[in-house]
Formats: sequence, C-alpha cells, structure tokens
Amino acid sequence: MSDSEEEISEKQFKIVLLGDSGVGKTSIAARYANGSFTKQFTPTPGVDFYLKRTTLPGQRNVAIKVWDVGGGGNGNGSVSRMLDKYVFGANAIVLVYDVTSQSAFENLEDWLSACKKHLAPSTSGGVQAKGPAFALVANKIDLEHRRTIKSDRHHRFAQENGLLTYAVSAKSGEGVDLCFQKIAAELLGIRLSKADQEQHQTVVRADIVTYRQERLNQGQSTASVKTAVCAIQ
Ligand SMILES: Nc1nc2c(ncn2[C@@H]2O[C@H](COP(=O)(O)OP(=O)(O)OP(=O)(O)O)[C@@H](O)[C@H]2O)c(=O)[nH]1
Ligand SMILES: [Mg+2]
Repeated sequence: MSDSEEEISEKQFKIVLLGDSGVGKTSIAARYANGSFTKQFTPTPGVDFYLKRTTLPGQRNVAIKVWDVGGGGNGNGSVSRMLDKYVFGANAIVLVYDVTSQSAFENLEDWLSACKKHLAPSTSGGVQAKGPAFALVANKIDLEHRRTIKSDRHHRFAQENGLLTYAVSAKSGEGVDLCFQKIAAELLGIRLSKADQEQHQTVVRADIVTYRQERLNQGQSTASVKTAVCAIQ
C-alpha cells in the first residue's frame, strides 16, 4: 500500500473497558463518544458498543470501537463466563476503577488475571499473535476529597503489571479524550507532541458562584458589593 493510500484508509481499534460495576465505564465511553454525562446509574447488562473516529498525527485516521462491558455487580462474577468473548481480538484492554473505591481497585487484580488467562499466547500460522496493550484508568478524579486510592498505589500497580496509566473524570470530561488518543497513538507506535496532547485536553468548566459581600462579612452592614468565588463542581 502506498503512503497516500495508507493516509486515506482507516485503522480500526477495539478497546475493551473492564472493571467493577459502578466505576464509570459507561460514563467514560459516553463522554468520549457522545460528549455526554448522566448522574443516573443504569448498570450495563452484557456489553455495549460505542464508536468514535479520530485522526492522529500524520493524517492517520482511526476508528475506535469501545466495548463497554458491564461489571456484573461483583469483581469477577457473572461477567467472567463471557470475558473470553469480549477480550478476543482486543487491541487494548482498559482496567477502570473509581478513586473512591478501595474494593474496585483491589478487584482489578482478578480482572487482569482473568484476561491474561483468556489471552494465553496463541499462534497463528506459526507466528505468535501480539497481545493487547493494557491500561489502568483512575476514574472520578473530580471526587478528590473522597479519594481513597492514592496515586503512588496506582502507579505501583501499573508498574508491576506493565500498564499504561491515565486519570480521568467522566463527569467533568477531564482526561477522557486524551486517554483514548494516547492509547491509539501507543497502538500505532507514535508519540504525541505537546501540541497534539493539548488539542485533546478538556477544559474543565468552573462555575463562578457570586456571593453577596454582606453574607461573607456575616452581618456587617456593608453595601451589597459582589465578590466572585470560583467553584469546581
Ligand atoms: N462524580 C463522578 N461520578 C461518576 C463519574 N463517572 C461515573 N460516575 C457515576 O457513577 C455511576 C456509575 O457509572 P456507570 O458509568 O454507569 O458505571 P459502570 O462502570 O458502567 O457500571 P456497570 O455498567 O454496572 O458495570 C453513575 O451514577 C455515574 O453518574 C465521574 O467521573 N465522577
Ligand atoms: Mg455500564
């Protein structure tokens, strides 16, 4: 294939999201593919699919198919029976946890070993098939005040298991786009420049809350001068 044909053609990547129920896999997928977020929690039965097209440096067009696997209510329960089908042919497997949940983080060991069991080295035509990339994603970083998994624990687990690492908030959108963009870059074997990364950084909206000065002064009889206080929601 010539260089120009390769530019026009589109690569497809299958990225599978795994982790306990409630950690925010559907929210991450919906934020990435549709730019939406809902507070309501509807557990995913089985698997859902999301598709997003993106372009990487060098005019490389990529279609990212996200497999959003329901956590099934416990770490490694009902879902594991189908896990082999879900991870088959994956280019990347993303292990998601919620930074406020100790158990969701600890259960990732089970998710990871179940994946590795199903992905035991296979050979096709005598050639060893390349396994998927693995990534660790800390979600709900907007809940910093309730965080129970510190970043050194996150990084230790990632390092011990050779995982790419990311921190995101499906709620604010922080880090979500960049996480998928970096995974796609990794799969293509290219590095994103600082400028490329900035393009995919989400600007987190900080609402300006306006209080009356008199309330802040608690009863002092000043005129109603307004002051602006910035609050990240
Ligand atoms: N504060 C906050 N809440 C989030 C975030 N992401 C998800 N949630 C909430 O967490 C709950 C669970 O989110 P889901 O995306 O449905 O979780 P899931 O991992 O898909 O769960 P299963 O489908 O059961 O495996 C919902 O109420 C979401 O609104 C986040 O980044 N921040
Ligand atoms: Mg879900």
